[in-house]
Amino acid sequence: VNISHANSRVSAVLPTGESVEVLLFGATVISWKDRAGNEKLWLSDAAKLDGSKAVRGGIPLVFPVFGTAPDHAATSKLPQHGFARNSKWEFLGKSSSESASSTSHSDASVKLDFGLSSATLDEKTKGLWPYTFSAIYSVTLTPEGLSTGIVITNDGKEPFDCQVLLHTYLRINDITKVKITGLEDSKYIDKVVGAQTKSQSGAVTITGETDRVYTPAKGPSSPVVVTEGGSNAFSIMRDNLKDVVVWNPWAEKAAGMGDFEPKSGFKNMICVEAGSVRSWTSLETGDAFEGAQTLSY
Ligand code: TA6
Repeated sequence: VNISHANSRVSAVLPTGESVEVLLFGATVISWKDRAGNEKLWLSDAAKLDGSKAVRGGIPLVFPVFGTAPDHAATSKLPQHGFARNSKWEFLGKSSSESASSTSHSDASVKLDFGLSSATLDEKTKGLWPYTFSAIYSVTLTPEGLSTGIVITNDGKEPFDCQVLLHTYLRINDITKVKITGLEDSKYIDKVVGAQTKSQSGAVTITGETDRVYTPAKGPSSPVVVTEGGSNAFSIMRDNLKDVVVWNPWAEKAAGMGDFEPKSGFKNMICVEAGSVRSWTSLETGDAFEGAQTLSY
């Protein structure tokens, strides 16, 4: 594990060659590579990595609100997708587990922990969302894949409502060859046609701007699989994250995002986002919410 870039990033490499890099800004995973060095996440060439705005790509963290919620008083003043992805997180440390068989004391896996709390939140944001909370975000790299999980605790006397989502940008080669399975028969909100509720039949294919919030019929631990050209590209396992957002901006929306480069990049990415966003999670004093995803290939 090393801390680099003037304390702004934490990266780890396994002896088998897999690697992960996390920006302390937003605790945003900005790179995840397999042992051959192939990048598995999509990161815009114009992504801001200096803390001036949320990272366009990787795995931005969405908390305490998904999108904007103008009719939810407590979060209506927050920026789109909340403040977690725009805040400076602290690196809390790493823990590594050696495989039972390893004699070279090599790390079979490494877990990096990051923290954000009302104690470290900037004053402006605290003014907009004055609840006492703490968040621990864990990024675990193994030869089989990458897990990211968040624990939100209400440390205050006031209950609060929140939504949580892992805004994962998966890298693929050709969006026209992608099919997403595991969402069959799920109800979904189609945000491209005015938030109409529909029901998914068969695999999901991406042929234009796509922005859908699925609640998989098979529950919060059913796998979602991204295939490309008929073979598995990614499997996304969820733990306690009951919803899955599928987003691709396509050409026109990509053209309209200043930090989305190259403009043709929509052909090389698909966002499959595990979250709990269709309703509000209410945390009483001392309550905690825990949600996690495991990405494998
Ligand atoms: O991922 C779904 C979504 O809510 C889309 O509606 C789109 O807005 C996307 O997030 C990106 O949002 P951002 O605030 O990062 O530009």
